[in-house]
Amino acid sequence: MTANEYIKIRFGRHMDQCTNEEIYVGLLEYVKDKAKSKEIAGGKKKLYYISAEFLIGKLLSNNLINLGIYDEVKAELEACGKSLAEIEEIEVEPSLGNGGLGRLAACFLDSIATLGLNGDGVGLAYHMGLFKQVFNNNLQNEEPNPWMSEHSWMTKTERTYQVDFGGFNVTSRMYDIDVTGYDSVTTKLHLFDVDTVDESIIKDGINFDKSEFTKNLTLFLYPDDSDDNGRLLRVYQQYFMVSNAAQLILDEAVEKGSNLYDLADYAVIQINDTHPSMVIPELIRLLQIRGLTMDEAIDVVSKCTAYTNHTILAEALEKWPIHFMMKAVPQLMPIIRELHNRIAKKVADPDVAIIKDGLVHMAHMDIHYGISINGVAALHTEILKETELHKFYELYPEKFNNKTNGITFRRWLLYCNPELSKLIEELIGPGFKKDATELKKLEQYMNDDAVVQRFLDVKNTRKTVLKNYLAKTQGIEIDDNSVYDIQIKRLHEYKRQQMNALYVINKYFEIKEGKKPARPITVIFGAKAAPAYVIAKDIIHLILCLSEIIAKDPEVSPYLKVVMVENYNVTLAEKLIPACDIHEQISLASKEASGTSNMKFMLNGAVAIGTMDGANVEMHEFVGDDNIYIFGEDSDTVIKRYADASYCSREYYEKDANLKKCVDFIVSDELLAVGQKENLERLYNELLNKDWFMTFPDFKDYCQTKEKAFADYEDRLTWGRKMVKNIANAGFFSSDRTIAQYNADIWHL
Ligand code: CRA
Repeated sequence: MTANEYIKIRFGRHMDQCTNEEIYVGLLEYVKDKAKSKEIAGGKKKLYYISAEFLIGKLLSNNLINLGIYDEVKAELEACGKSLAEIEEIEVEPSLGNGGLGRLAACFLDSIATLGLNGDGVGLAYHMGLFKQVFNNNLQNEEPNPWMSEHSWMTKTERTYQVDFGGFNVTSRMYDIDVTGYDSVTTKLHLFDVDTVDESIIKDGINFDKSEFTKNLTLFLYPDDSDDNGRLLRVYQQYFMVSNAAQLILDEAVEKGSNLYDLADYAVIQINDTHPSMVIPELIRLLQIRGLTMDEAIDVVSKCTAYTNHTILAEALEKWPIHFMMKAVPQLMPIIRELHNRIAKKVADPDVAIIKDGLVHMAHMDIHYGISINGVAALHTEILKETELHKFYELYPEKFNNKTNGITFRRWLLYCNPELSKLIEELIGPGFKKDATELKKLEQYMNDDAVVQRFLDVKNTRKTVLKNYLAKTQGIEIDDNSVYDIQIKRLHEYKRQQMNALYVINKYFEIKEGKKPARPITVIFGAKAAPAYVIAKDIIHLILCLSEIIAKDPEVSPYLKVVMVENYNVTLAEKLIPACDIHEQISLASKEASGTSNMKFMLNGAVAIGTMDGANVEMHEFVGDDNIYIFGEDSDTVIKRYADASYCSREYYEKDANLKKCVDFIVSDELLAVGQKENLERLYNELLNKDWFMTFPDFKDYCQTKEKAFADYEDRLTWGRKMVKNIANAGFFSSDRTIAQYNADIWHL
């Protein structure tokens, strides 16, 4: 049945008689039906990928592509005078994730289904997701981001569970979202929710009563944790997630014939970061209720779980106070104590203890009682082994392994850049769609100027698409003849948007002094700051203020434009990435575990300016010095600097007159005229007295390297060759490769 026939039956009218909303609903149901017909037959062993975040993005086009009916449906719509782009606008993007970790989980689900693996995602159905970012007076404000509606990709299931907390319990319900594989099977993302959640308790912005846990449990992803009730709410959310997951896992195993002693033959659980760590004691608890002894339960669970570490930042390695656990999940504490005691008996070193100084160290529990621990890029895994988790590595060298992150090429090439995929297909055939390493064949065209020119033409097309999109959706005007220099990622000091902002100031001065760039530069930022992360919000404020004064300055504005897109999300990324010339991957070496936007940009023919950090290191290995702009201190130097506490930002400031001038500009009259004194002074002082993520030592090298990149950009064909080299070598960064490795080394499905 065609989409048109389906819609005719559903609404009693032909597509061209339907509203866009009706067509959207019709297509949604049509796709769901098609997806259902491809549901995986299953198998004995199943992977449960538990994650607090799944940043899935809009699903309509993605599903049409994966089901192989994109062109057909697009043509049907066009025949009725409709466009798929218009219909897509009706879909609301669910913001069930925060950044790389959540988008990674979504890419992984796509690859699991595409590879036909028996694996589902398990997470929470946050009603408001992450907040919606709105700018007012050059400041970030937060608003709720509702996305659920009567017609959504979520399907209500009959599965409900009781989840017990200290003093009360709730009844959950499971909702499913189909995960379509590319020309393959359909698997599931299971999202749990509770009926008692009450959206009306949200007041001005995203504030709500944090103490009413039955009403607020699944309202927001990462509710503000700057006070005790907020932190406690996160414990409730995490337990709610894993208790549901554990009950589901045991039920499904039993349904398939498990006697529970052989659970590891039926289930393998990937713990995505520390948020789902409580699944270990919860499974042990449930197995005891089902008749196993503590010894037996621990033994069974120890064969089932694997942990992925995504960061070495201490703030993200969760440690929950015992008194929180006693309040929220008292039933788990005796088990966690038992797990702790067993380790303490074998290893006296308090650094590897599960309980220490009144805190439960979630990652430690994952490592002691899991089968695997992996980092997300080669450098990151080395740092875990040599530094952060060295003592664990000495205990369990065999558990450590690397799984360099990846991205799904369906969304990040086929869907978001049809012009580029068409060109690639014309040159090397369609094989790259199933086997990303075939992109390597593009290297044969690197010296064919006519072909290289076509890559440049595609880039220009996409730059105009972005220009039009930003004008239409955000009222932002940009020049598509300028160089697009883009930094999009969560706002965090370690990612060093502040260094890019200092570069903008540097450029502003240069232009004022008469040194005009060969071509106008458009510096584009996209980033949300966590609501309670004060300095991150100050950095956004600085960027928005810079944007305003530069736009108003007739001397500078013809040559430089600063844009901060509002409410950066997956949908915007899909427009920004194909259009980008130069992408910023400028984290302080050692701090960005992997990065994944770097891979998306590479695949779309942008050239990176980056530090030797995360997956940049592997990208550099593939493309060589000439095709990526590497600068800055390396991770060894940085790690040493932290170890000997020798860094003093003020010394750099005093020594380097140009740096001083740029930093001082943050609190200049020009900026104070459009910005808030409190915010700008706070940021200025932070940089001068702390600069914890060491922007000053890298600043000069950064500016010089950027100058080199802008100069090289003017030799268009040479630049085009760099683009082709990057695209040709992006194959390794397909999440199909990553998932095949997880399966071969850890899951064994
Ligand atoms: N912020 C890392 O910082 C990495 C992703 C996915 C992060 C990124 O470098 O690409 O995970 N870490 O592995 C994280 O969320 C809690 O830690 C990220 O998204």
